Amino acid sequence: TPTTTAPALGELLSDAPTNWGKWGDDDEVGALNYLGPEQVLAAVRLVNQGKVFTLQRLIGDPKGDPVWPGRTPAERTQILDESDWDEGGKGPAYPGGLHYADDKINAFLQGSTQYDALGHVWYGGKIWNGYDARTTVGGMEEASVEPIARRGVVGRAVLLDMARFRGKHTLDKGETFTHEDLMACAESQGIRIEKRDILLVRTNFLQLFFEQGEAFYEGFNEPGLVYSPELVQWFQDMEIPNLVTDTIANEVTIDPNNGVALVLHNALMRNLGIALTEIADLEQLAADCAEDEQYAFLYVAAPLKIAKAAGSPVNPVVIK
Ligand code: UVW
Repeated sequence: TPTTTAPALGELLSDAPTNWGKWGDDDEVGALNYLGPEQVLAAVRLVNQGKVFTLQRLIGDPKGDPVWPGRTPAERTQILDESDWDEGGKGPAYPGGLHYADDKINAFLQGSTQYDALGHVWYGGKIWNGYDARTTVGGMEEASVEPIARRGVVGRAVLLDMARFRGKHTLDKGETFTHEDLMACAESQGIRIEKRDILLVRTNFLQLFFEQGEAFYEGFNEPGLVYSPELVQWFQDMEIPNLVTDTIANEVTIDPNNGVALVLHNALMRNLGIALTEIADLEQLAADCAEDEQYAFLYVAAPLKIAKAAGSPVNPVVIK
């Protein structure tokens, strides 16, 4: 809910750093440029056990599908199945007796596990790299998800298990943490966050959605990272290419210090070009990391190539 006392994003972030122009006036993938062949090869060298984890939540999960308020979960519709070849059915008659199942989905591209396009959010009439926000009208002419999908995302990732670090089953509504907490969490796990690491941050907050159903959305305020100039500078200095979390929107929804919604979407994604990946399922991976204590690994993700899209579903893969 907008508050009248909250400052405008432009005012709050007036001195915040940007990477606009750093990778050229036509750049659409931002901080993913930090992931070059050197980072890919270093990440591949972390593979030593042959374990594979997929991080996408199930589309059509009978237990429910958490989405940002106002969006609706994906709906899958059966178009053809065996019943279509019953007497008088609509199944096409191919020579040889071919039958097949067809289906389709109607889905928010910002639902399920997804990559945001860098131009997905903005303020002040400008999206990532300074493109005019009018280029979003009717479909994203600039900074859509398509260039991210074309290049793919491969690098070293670290799991930062904030729920475990804080000794909690899930973090609480509106609970915040900082980059210093991320570093302390890493240290407690016996690792260091390195430059150009992809950060996977676990809160287990969506467990409350599965426990509470629709009541989960009352007073919606997810836990997560909270804005400070120091935090933004840390992400900039560490050249973080991609922030992946298990919440719907990757940061505390309403910043308790200023009442502004989704400040980091703007400070990190719009301004620094850091890719955001949301609603990841980190549970199996986190359980495994707690057991084998390997918290750094190869991460591979490719959102779908959808022209002009503001986001895309993705099934990221982690390999240890
Ligand atoms: C919004 O931008 C509102 O949400 P998300 O980034 O989670 O899609």
